[in-house]
Amino acid sequence: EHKFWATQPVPQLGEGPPIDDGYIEPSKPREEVRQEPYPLPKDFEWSTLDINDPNQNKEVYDLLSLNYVEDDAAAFRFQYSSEFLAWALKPPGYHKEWHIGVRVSSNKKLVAFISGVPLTLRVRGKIIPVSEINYLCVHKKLRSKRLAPVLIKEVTRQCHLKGVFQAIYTAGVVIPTPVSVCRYYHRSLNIPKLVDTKFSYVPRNMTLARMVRVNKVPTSTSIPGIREIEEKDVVAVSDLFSRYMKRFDMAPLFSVDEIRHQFMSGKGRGSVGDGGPGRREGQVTWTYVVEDPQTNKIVDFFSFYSLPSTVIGNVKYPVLEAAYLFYYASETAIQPGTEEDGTLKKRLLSLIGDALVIANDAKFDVFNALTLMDNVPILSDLKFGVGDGFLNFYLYNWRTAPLAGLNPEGGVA
Ligand code: YNC
Ligand code: MG
Repeated sequence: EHKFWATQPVPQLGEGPPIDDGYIEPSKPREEVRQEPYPLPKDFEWSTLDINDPNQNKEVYDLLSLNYVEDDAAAFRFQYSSEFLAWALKPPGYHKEWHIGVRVSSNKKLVAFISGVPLTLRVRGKIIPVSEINYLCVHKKLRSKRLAPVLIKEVTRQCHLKGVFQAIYTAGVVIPTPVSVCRYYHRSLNIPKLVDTKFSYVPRNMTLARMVRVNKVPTSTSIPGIREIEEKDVVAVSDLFSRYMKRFDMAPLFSVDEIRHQFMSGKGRGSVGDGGPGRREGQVTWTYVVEDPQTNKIVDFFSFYSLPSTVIGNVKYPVLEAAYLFYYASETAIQPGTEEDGTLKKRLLSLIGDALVIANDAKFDVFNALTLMDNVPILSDLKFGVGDGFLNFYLYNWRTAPLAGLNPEGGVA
Protein backbone atom coordinates (compact mmCIF):
# COMPACT_ATOMS: atom_id res chain seq x y z
CA GLU A 1 0.00 0.00 0.00
CA HIS A 2 0.93 3.68 -0.24
CA LYS A 3 1.19 5.33 3.17
CA PHE A 4 1.85 8.75 1.68
CA TRP A 5 -0.22 8.70 -1.50
CA ALA A 6 -3.26 7.42 0.44
CA THR A 7 -3.32 10.81 2.22
CA GLN A 8 -3.17 12.90 -0.96
CA PRO A 9 -5.93 14.32 -3.20
CA VAL A 10 -5.33 11.89 -6.04
CA PRO A 11 -7.63 9.14 -7.30
CA GLN A 12 -6.86 6.00 -5.28
CA LEU A 13 -5.97 2.75 -7.12
CA GLY A 14 -9.03 0.78 -8.14
CA GLU A 15 -11.38 3.75 -7.89
CA GLY A 16 -13.83 3.74 -10.78
CA PRO A 17 -13.86 6.52 -13.41
CA PRO A 18 -15.51 9.74 -12.21
CA ILE A 19 -18.86 10.97 -13.46
CA ASP A 20 -17.61 14.52 -13.89
CA ASP A 21 -14.16 16.03 -14.37
CA GLY A 22 -13.05 18.31 -11.55
CA TYR A 23 -11.01 18.87 -8.43
CA ILE A 24 -10.82 16.41 -5.54
CA GLU A 25 -10.20 19.02 -2.85
CA PRO A 26 -11.26 22.68 -3.17
CA SER A 27 -8.77 25.56 -3.49
CA LYS A 28 -8.06 27.66 -0.37
CA PRO A 29 -7.55 31.37 0.09
CA ARG A 30 -3.87 32.26 0.65
CA GLU A 31 -4.32 32.96 4.36
CA GLU A 32 -5.62 29.43 4.94
CA VAL A 33 -2.54 27.87 3.35
CA ARG A 34 0.05 26.63 5.86
CA GLN A 35 2.53 29.49 6.30
CA GLU A 36 5.56 27.59 7.68
CA PRO A 37 7.74 25.15 5.74
CA TYR A 38 7.25 21.48 6.63
CA PRO A 39 9.78 20.23 9.18
CA LEU A 40 12.81 18.36 7.87
CA PRO A 41 14.77 15.73 9.80
CA LYS A 42 17.39 17.39 12.04
CA ASP A 43 20.68 18.32 10.32
CA PHE A 44 18.83 19.33 7.09
CA GLU A 45 17.46 22.68 5.91
CA TRP A 46 15.35 24.06 3.07
CA SER A 47 17.02 26.14 0.38
CA THR A 48 15.48 27.94 -2.58
CA LEU A 49 17.73 27.39 -5.59
CA ASP A 50 18.47 30.37 -7.86
CA ILE A 51 18.87 28.72 -11.26
CA ASN A 52 20.16 32.05 -12.68
CA ASP A 53 23.22 31.68 -10.47
CA PRO A 54 25.68 29.43 -12.36
CA ASN A 55 26.96 27.98 -9.07
CA GLN A 56 23.49 26.95 -7.89
CA ASN A 57 22.55 25.67 -11.34
CA LYS A 58 25.72 23.54 -11.18
CA GLU A 59 24.76 22.19 -7.74
CA VAL A 60 21.44 20.93 -9.17
CA TYR A 61 23.27 19.56 -12.22
CA ASP A 62 25.74 17.69 -9.98
CA LEU A 63 23.00 16.25 -7.74
CA LEU A 64 20.96 15.03 -10.71
CA SER A 65 23.84 13.72 -12.78
CA LEU A 66 24.87 11.40 -9.93
CA ASN A 67 21.48 10.59 -8.36
CA TYR A 68 18.63 11.04 -10.85
CA VAL A 69 16.66 8.49 -12.91
CA GLU A 70 18.37 5.26 -14.03
CA ASP A 71 17.03 2.41 -16.14
CA ASP A 72 16.05 -0.83 -14.41
CA ALA A 73 19.45 -2.41 -15.09
CA ALA A 74 21.29 0.67 -13.69
CA ALA A 75 23.22 0.91 -16.99
CA PHE A 76 22.16 4.45 -17.96
CA ARG A 77 21.36 7.56 -15.92
CA PHE A 78 19.85 10.80 -17.27
CA GLN A 79 22.41 13.58 -17.49
CA TYR A 80 20.41 16.79 -17.92
CA SER A 81 22.79 19.62 -18.89
CA SER A 82 22.96 22.95 -17.02
CA GLU A 83 21.53 24.62 -20.13
CA PHE A 84 18.66 22.13 -20.18
CA LEU A 85 17.86 22.83 -16.53
CA ALA A 86 17.93 26.59 -17.12
CA TRP A 87 15.56 26.14 -20.06
CA ALA A 88 13.19 23.73 -18.32
CA LEU A 89 13.04 25.57 -14.98
CA LYS A 90 12.62 29.15 -16.21
CA PRO A 91 9.64 29.34 -18.58
CA PRO A 92 7.72 32.65 -18.66
CA GLY A 93 6.12 33.33 -15.27
CA TYR A 94 8.27 30.83 -13.35
CA HIS A 95 8.53 31.14 -9.57
CA LYS A 96 11.92 30.79 -7.90
CA GLU A 97 10.06 29.52 -4.79
CA TRP A 98 9.16 26.38 -6.78
CA HIS A 99 12.84 25.41 -7.17
CA ILE A 100 13.25 23.69 -3.83
CA GLY A 101 16.38 22.14 -2.41
CA VAL A 102 17.37 20.40 0.80
CA ARG A 103 20.89 20.99 2.17
CA VAL A 104 22.92 19.41 4.93
CA SER A 105 22.92 22.16 7.61
CA SER A 106 26.58 21.71 8.59
CA ASN A 107 28.25 21.94 5.16
CA LYS A 108 25.37 23.20 2.95
CA LYS A 109 25.72 20.30 0.53
CA LEU A 110 22.67 19.97 -1.74
CA VAL A 111 21.17 16.50 -1.18
CA ALA A 112 17.62 16.70 -2.50
CA PHE A 113 15.59 18.70 -5.00
CA ILE A 114 12.10 19.09 -6.44
CA SER A 115 10.76 21.67 -8.87
CA GLY A 116 7.58 23.05 -10.33
CA VAL A 117 6.94 25.37 -13.25
CA PRO A 118 3.62 27.02 -14.14
CA LEU A 119 1.64 25.77 -17.11
CA THR A 120 -1.87 26.13 -18.47
CA LEU A 121 -3.26 22.69 -19.18
CA ARG A 122 -6.39 21.60 -20.99
CA VAL A 123 -7.79 18.27 -19.82
CA ARG A 124 -10.68 17.34 -22.08
CA GLY A 125 -12.90 20.43 -22.04
CA LYS A 126 -11.49 22.08 -18.90
CA ILE A 127 -8.63 24.58 -18.79
CA ILE A 128 -6.64 24.57 -15.55
CA PRO A 129 -3.57 26.42 -14.29
CA VAL A 130 -1.20 23.73 -13.05
CA SER A 131 2.27 23.27 -11.77
CA GLU A 132 4.41 20.83 -13.74
CA ILE A 133 6.46 18.92 -11.17
CA ASN A 134 9.81 17.43 -12.17
CA TYR A 135 13.36 16.61 -11.02
CA LEU A 136 12.34 15.05 -7.70
CA CYS A 137 15.64 13.65 -6.50
CA VAL A 138 17.04 12.42 -3.19
CA HIS A 139 20.76 11.64 -2.86
CA LYS A 140 21.42 7.88 -3.05
CA LYS A 141 22.72 7.84 0.55
CA LEU A 142 19.42 9.29 1.87
CA ARG A 143 16.96 6.97 0.14
CA SER A 144 14.00 5.23 1.83
CA LYS A 145 13.90 7.72 4.71
CA ARG A 146 10.55 9.24 3.68
CA LEU A 147 12.20 12.45 2.50
CA ALA A 148 10.33 12.37 -0.85
CA PRO A 149 6.90 12.92 0.78
CA VAL A 150 8.28 15.98 2.63
CA LEU A 151 9.61 17.45 -0.64
CA ILE A 152 6.26 16.80 -2.34
CA LYS A 153 4.31 18.41 0.52
CA GLU A 154 6.61 21.45 0.50
CA VAL A 155 6.34 22.02 -3.25
CA THR A 156 2.57 21.59 -2.91
CA ARG A 157 2.51 24.27 -0.19
CA GLN A 158 4.55 26.63 -2.37
CA CYS A 159 2.13 26.05 -5.27
CA HIS A 160 -0.83 26.73 -2.97
CA LEU A 161 0.81 30.00 -1.87
CA LYS A 162 0.75 31.06 -5.55
CA GLY A 163 -2.88 30.02 -5.95
CA VAL A 164 -2.17 26.82 -7.91
CA PHE A 165 -4.00 23.71 -6.67
CA GLN A 166 -3.52 21.22 -9.52
CA ALA A 167 -0.36 19.62 -10.90
CA ILE A 168 0.86 17.37 -13.70
CA TYR A 169 3.84 15.03 -13.42
CA THR A 170 5.28 11.91 -14.97
CA ALA A 171 7.19 9.00 -13.46
CA GLY A 172 8.52 5.59 -14.39
CA VAL A 173 7.00 4.16 -11.20
CA VAL A 174 3.32 3.30 -10.75
CA ILE A 175 1.69 5.16 -7.85
CA PRO A 176 -1.95 6.25 -7.34
CA THR A 177 -3.13 6.75 -10.07
CA PRO A 178 -1.89 7.11 -13.67
CA VAL A 179 -4.21 9.07 -15.96
CA SER A 180 -2.32 7.59 -18.92
CA VAL A 181 0.71 5.45 -19.68
CA CYS A 182 3.00 5.71 -22.68
CA ARG A 183 5.77 3.47 -23.92
CA TYR A 184 9.23 4.55 -25.09
CA TYR A 185 10.35 3.75 -28.64
CA HIS A 186 13.92 4.13 -29.89
CA ARG A 187 15.30 4.84 -33.37
CA SER A 188 18.95 3.73 -33.52
CA LEU A 189 21.31 6.16 -35.27
CA ASN A 190 24.83 5.19 -34.14
CA ILE A 191 24.64 1.40 -34.17
CA PRO A 192 28.25 0.52 -33.20
CA LYS A 193 28.07 2.77 -30.13
CA LEU A 194 24.59 1.57 -29.13
CA VAL A 195 25.81 -2.03 -29.32
CA ASP A 196 29.06 -1.29 -27.44
CA THR A 197 27.15 0.39 -24.61
CA LYS A 198 24.60 -2.48 -24.57
CA PHE A 199 21.78 -0.08 -25.38
CA SER A 200 21.10 -2.38 -28.36
CA TYR A 201 21.98 -5.96 -29.25
CA VAL A 202 22.79 -7.55 -32.58
CA PRO A 203 19.87 -9.97 -32.98
CA ARG A 204 20.46 -13.58 -34.03
CA ASN A 205 20.50 -13.88 -37.85
CA MET A 206 21.86 -10.31 -38.05
CA THR A 207 25.32 -8.84 -38.38
CA LEU A 208 26.56 -5.49 -37.12
CA ALA A 209 27.27 -4.43 -40.72
CA ARG A 210 23.77 -5.33 -41.85
CA MET A 211 22.27 -3.53 -38.84
CA VAL A 212 24.24 -0.39 -39.76
CA ARG A 213 22.97 -0.63 -43.35
CA VAL A 214 19.33 -1.18 -42.38
CA ASN A 215 19.38 1.85 -40.07
CA LYS A 216 21.11 4.27 -42.45
CA VAL A 217 19.45 7.69 -42.43
CA PRO A 218 19.31 9.86 -45.60
CA THR A 219 22.02 12.55 -45.70
CA SER A 220 19.60 15.36 -46.55
CA THR A 221 16.08 16.35 -45.60
CA SER A 222 13.15 15.66 -47.95
CA ILE A 223 10.64 18.47 -47.44
CA PRO A 224 10.99 21.60 -49.61
CA GLY A 225 11.00 24.74 -47.46
CA ILE A 226 12.22 23.11 -44.24
CA ARG A 227 14.50 25.34 -42.17
CA GLU A 228 15.38 26.20 -38.61
CA ILE A 229 12.83 28.29 -36.69
CA GLU A 230 13.45 32.05 -36.48
CA GLU A 231 11.92 34.80 -34.34
CA LYS A 232 9.65 35.86 -37.24
CA ASP A 233 7.95 32.40 -37.15
CA VAL A 234 6.91 32.46 -33.50
CA VAL A 235 3.36 33.79 -33.99
CA ALA A 236 2.67 31.38 -36.88
CA VAL A 237 4.05 28.40 -34.92
CA SER A 238 1.97 29.45 -31.93
CA ASP A 239 -1.19 29.52 -34.03
CA LEU A 240 -0.45 26.17 -35.72
CA PHE A 241 0.44 24.58 -32.38
CA SER A 242 -2.79 25.62 -30.70
CA ARG A 243 -4.94 24.40 -33.58
CA TYR A 244 -3.12 21.06 -33.87
CA MET A 245 -3.26 20.36 -30.13
CA LYS A 246 -7.08 20.40 -30.25
CA ARG A 247 -6.74 16.82 -31.55
CA PHE A 248 -5.76 15.55 -28.09
CA ASP A 249 -7.61 15.10 -24.82
CA MET A 250 -4.80 16.58 -22.77
CA ALA A 251 -2.44 19.30 -23.99
CA PRO A 252 -0.78 22.49 -22.76
CA LEU A 253 -2.01 25.90 -23.91
CA PHE A 254 1.04 28.01 -24.74
CA SER A 255 1.00 31.81 -25.06
CA VAL A 256 3.21 33.36 -27.76
CA ASP A 257 5.86 34.02 -25.08
CA GLU A 258 5.73 30.40 -23.97
CA ILE A 259 6.05 29.22 -27.59
CA ARG A 260 9.10 31.47 -27.96
CA HIS A 261 10.55 29.99 -24.79
CA GLN A 262 9.81 26.37 -25.71
CA PHE A 263 11.14 26.56 -29.26
CA MET A 264 13.62 29.46 -29.46
CA SER A 265 15.37 29.80 -26.10
CA GLY A 266 17.15 26.45 -26.20
CA LYS A 267 18.96 27.09 -29.49
CA GLY A 268 22.39 27.53 -27.86
CA ARG A 269 25.26 29.96 -28.34
CA GLY A 270 27.11 30.92 -31.51
CA SER A 271 26.47 29.24 -34.82
CA VAL A 272 25.84 25.68 -35.91
CA GLY A 273 29.08 23.72 -35.76
CA ASP A 274 30.49 25.42 -32.64
CA GLY A 275 29.13 22.58 -30.52
CA GLY A 276 30.23 19.91 -32.99
CA PRO A 277 28.68 18.90 -36.33
CA GLY A 278 25.09 20.10 -36.65
CA ARG A 279 24.88 21.71 -33.19
CA ARG A 280 25.70 24.88 -31.28
CA GLU A 281 27.50 25.15 -27.96
CA GLY A 282 24.93 24.58 -25.18
CA GLN A 283 22.14 23.66 -27.60
CA VAL A 284 19.15 22.01 -25.89
CA THR A 285 16.36 22.16 -28.49
CA TRP A 286 16.16 21.81 -32.24
CA THR A 287 13.06 23.29 -33.89
CA TYR A 288 12.38 23.31 -37.62
CA VAL A 289 9.52 24.82 -39.56
CA VAL A 290 8.28 24.15 -43.06
CA GLU A 291 7.67 27.37 -44.97
CA ASP A 292 5.52 26.50 -47.97
CA PRO A 293 7.57 27.61 -51.01
CA GLN A 294 4.41 28.83 -52.80
CA THR A 295 2.53 30.64 -50.07
CA ASN A 296 5.36 31.37 -47.58
CA LYS A 297 3.03 30.15 -44.83
CA ILE A 298 4.35 27.98 -42.00
CA VAL A 299 2.59 24.65 -42.60
CA ASP A 300 4.44 22.30 -40.25
CA PHE A 301 6.98 22.33 -37.46
CA PHE A 302 8.74 19.81 -35.26
CA SER A 303 11.04 19.97 -32.31
CA PHE A 304 13.32 17.62 -30.39
CA TYR A 305 15.57 18.11 -27.39
CA SER A 306 18.93 16.80 -26.27
CA LEU A 307 18.95 14.70 -23.10
CA PRO A 308 22.18 12.69 -22.77
CA SER A 309 22.58 9.75 -20.42
CA THR A 310 25.67 8.69 -18.51
CA VAL A 311 26.67 5.19 -19.57
CA ILE A 312 27.45 3.83 -16.12
CA GLY A 313 30.90 2.25 -16.05
CA ASN A 314 31.76 2.60 -19.77
CA VAL A 315 35.19 4.19 -20.27
CA LYS A 316 35.13 4.25 -24.07
CA TYR A 317 31.68 5.83 -24.29
CA PRO A 318 30.87 7.72 -21.07
CA VAL A 319 27.84 9.54 -22.56
CA LEU A 320 24.98 8.39 -24.76
CA GLU A 321 23.66 11.29 -26.85
CA ALA A 322 19.89 10.93 -27.02
CA ALA A 323 17.39 13.16 -28.83
CA TYR A 324 13.76 13.11 -27.70
CA LEU A 325 10.89 13.97 -30.00
CA PHE A 326 9.11 17.02 -28.54
CA TYR A 327 6.14 18.89 -30.00
CA TYR A 328 5.20 19.06 -33.67
CA ALA A 329 2.21 20.15 -35.71
CA SER A 330 1.06 19.94 -39.27
CA GLU A 331 -1.52 21.95 -41.20
CA THR A 332 -2.30 18.63 -42.95
CA ALA A 333 -4.06 17.39 -39.81
CA ILE A 334 -6.33 20.41 -39.77
CA GLN A 335 -7.76 19.66 -43.24
CA PRO A 336 -10.78 17.31 -43.03
CA GLY A 337 -10.34 13.69 -44.09
CA THR A 338 -6.52 13.66 -44.09
CA GLU A 339 -6.37 11.20 -41.24
CA GLU A 340 -8.77 8.74 -42.87
CA ASP A 341 -7.12 8.79 -46.32
CA GLY A 342 -3.56 8.46 -45.02
CA THR A 343 -2.43 11.97 -46.06
CA LEU A 344 -1.63 12.91 -42.47
CA LYS A 345 0.40 9.76 -41.87
CA LYS A 346 2.35 10.37 -45.08
CA ARG A 347 3.11 13.95 -44.08
CA LEU A 348 4.23 12.97 -40.59
CA LEU A 349 6.48 10.26 -42.03
CA SER A 350 8.25 12.95 -44.08
CA LEU A 351 8.32 15.44 -41.23
CA ILE A 352 9.66 13.14 -38.50
CA GLY A 353 11.83 11.40 -41.10
CA ASP A 354 13.49 14.80 -41.62
CA ALA A 355 13.84 15.17 -37.83
CA LEU A 356 15.87 11.92 -37.90
CA VAL A 357 18.12 13.35 -40.64
CA ILE A 358 18.79 16.49 -38.60
CA ALA A 359 19.38 14.54 -35.37
CA ASN A 360 21.75 12.20 -37.18
CA ASP A 361 23.65 15.21 -38.60
CA ALA A 362 23.89 16.61 -35.07
CA LYS A 363 25.57 13.31 -34.04
CA PHE A 364 22.87 11.96 -31.78
CA ASP A 365 23.23 8.23 -31.08
CA VAL A 366 19.52 7.49 -30.70
CA PHE A 367 16.21 9.26 -31.26
CA ASN A 368 13.48 8.50 -28.70
CA ALA A 369 9.73 8.95 -28.86
CA LEU A 370 6.70 8.07 -26.74
CA THR A 371 3.39 6.54 -27.80
CA LEU A 372 1.55 9.87 -27.65
CA MET A 373 0.25 12.56 -30.00
CA ASP A 374 0.19 11.11 -33.56
CA ASN A 375 3.37 9.06 -33.06
CA VAL A 376 2.04 5.49 -32.98
CA PRO A 377 1.15 5.05 -36.67
CA ILE A 378 4.56 6.29 -37.89
CA LEU A 379 6.97 4.62 -35.44
CA SER A 380 7.51 1.28 -37.17
CA ASP A 381 7.76 2.77 -40.70
CA LEU A 382 10.50 5.07 -39.36
CA LYS A 383 12.31 2.04 -37.85
CA PHE A 384 11.73 2.82 -34.23
CA GLY A 385 11.93 -0.26 -32.00
CA VAL A 386 9.85 -0.77 -28.89
CA GLY A 387 11.69 0.01 -25.64
CA ASP A 388 11.31 -1.49 -22.21
CA GLY A 389 10.54 1.80 -20.49
CA PHE A 390 7.11 3.18 -19.70
CA LEU A 391 6.17 6.69 -18.68
CA ASN A 392 3.13 7.16 -16.43
CA PHE A 393 1.27 10.47 -16.50
CA TYR A 394 -0.37 11.84 -13.34
CA LEU A 395 -2.66 14.69 -12.34
CA TYR A 396 -2.74 16.00 -8.76
CA ASN A 397 -6.09 17.05 -7.32
CA TRP A 398 -7.97 16.44 -10.57
CA ARG A 399 -10.32 13.66 -11.58
CA THR A 400 -10.88 12.61 -15.16
CA ALA A 401 -11.43 9.27 -16.88
CA PRO A 402 -8.24 7.55 -18.14
CA LEU A 403 -6.77 9.18 -21.25
CA ALA A 404 -5.68 7.24 -24.31
CA GLY A 405 -1.92 6.82 -24.40
CA LEU A 406 -0.76 3.37 -25.36
CA ASN A 407 -3.95 3.32 -27.32
CA PRO A 408 -3.06 3.85 -31.02
CA GLU A 409 -5.90 6.32 -31.26
CA GLY A 410 -3.53 8.70 -29.45
CA GLY A 411 -4.96 11.04 -26.88
CA VAL A 412 -2.19 12.65 -24.86
CA ALA A 413 -0.05 15.46 -26.12
C1 YNC B 1 7.90 9.46 -7.65
N1 YNC B 1 8.74 9.37 -8.69
O1 YNC B 1 5.58 5.84 -3.58
P1 YNC B 1 4.03 5.74 -0.68
S1 YNC B 1 9.72 11.60 -11.44
C2 YNC B 1 6.01 10.39 -6.67
N2 YNC B 1 6.86 10.29 -7.72
O2 YNC B 1 5.15 6.85 -1.06
P2 YNC B 1 11.07 7.91 0.25
C3 YNC B 1 7.17 8.84 -5.45
N3 YNC B 1 6.12 9.68 -5.54
O3 YNC B 1 4.01 4.79 -1.85
P3 YNC B 1 13.04 7.55 -1.81
C4 YNC B 1 8.10 8.69 -6.47
N4 YNC B 1 9.01 7.80 -6.08
O4 YNC B 1 4.51 5.07 0.56
C5 YNC B 1 8.67 7.40 -4.87
N5 YNC B 1 7.55 8.02 -4.48
O5 YNC B 1 2.75 6.47 -0.56
C6 YNC B 1 6.83 7.84 -3.23
N6 YNC B 1 15.17 8.38 -7.31
O6 YNC B 1 9.53 8.11 -0.09
C7 YNC B 1 6.67 6.40 -2.86
N7 YNC B 1 13.08 10.73 -9.48
O7 YNC B 1 11.68 9.24 0.50
C8 YNC B 1 6.47 6.44 -1.38
O8 YNC B 1 11.62 7.27 -1.11
C9 YNC B 1 7.40 7.56 -0.96
O9 YNC B 1 14.10 7.87 -0.79
C10 YNC B 1 8.73 7.03 -0.48
O10 YNC B 1 12.80 8.85 -2.68
C11 YNC B 1 12.09 8.80 -3.90
O11 YNC B 1 10.37 13.97 -10.75
C12 YNC B 1 12.92 9.43 -5.00
O12 YNC B 1 13.35 8.56 -9.90
C13 YNC B 1 12.16 9.29 -6.30
O13 YNC B 1 15.76 10.25 -6.18
C14 YNC B 1 13.11 10.91 -4.66
O14 YNC B 1 14.11 7.34 -5.18
C15 YNC B 1 14.30 8.73 -5.07
O15 YNC B 1 13.31 6.43 -2.76
C16 YNC B 1 15.15 9.19 -6.24
O16 YNC B 1 11.27 6.93 1.35
C17 YNC B 1 15.93 8.64 -8.52
O17 YNC B 1 7.63 8.37 -2.13
C18 YNC B 1 15.31 9.80 -9.28
C19 YNC B 1 13.84 9.62 -9.57
C20 YNC B 1 11.68 10.81 -9.75
C21 YNC B 1 11.44 11.30 -11.15
C22 YNC B 1 9.46 13.22 -10.93
C23 YNC B 1 8.02 13.65 -10.74
C24 YNC B 1 7.75 13.69 -9.26
C25 YNC B 1 6.30 13.96 -8.91
C26 YNC B 1 6.07 14.03 -7.43
C27 YNC B 1 4.61 14.20 -7.06
C28 YNC B 1 4.13 15.61 -7.32
C29 YNC B 1 2.70 15.80 -6.84
C30 YNC B 1 2.16 17.19 -7.15
C31 YNC B 1 2.76 18.26 -6.22
C32 YNC B 1 2.21 19.67 -6.51
C33 YNC B 1 0.74 19.73 -6.13
C34 YNC B 1 0.13 21.05 -6.40
C35 YNC B 1 -0.53 21.97 -6.54
MG1 MG C 1 14.25 9.34 1.69
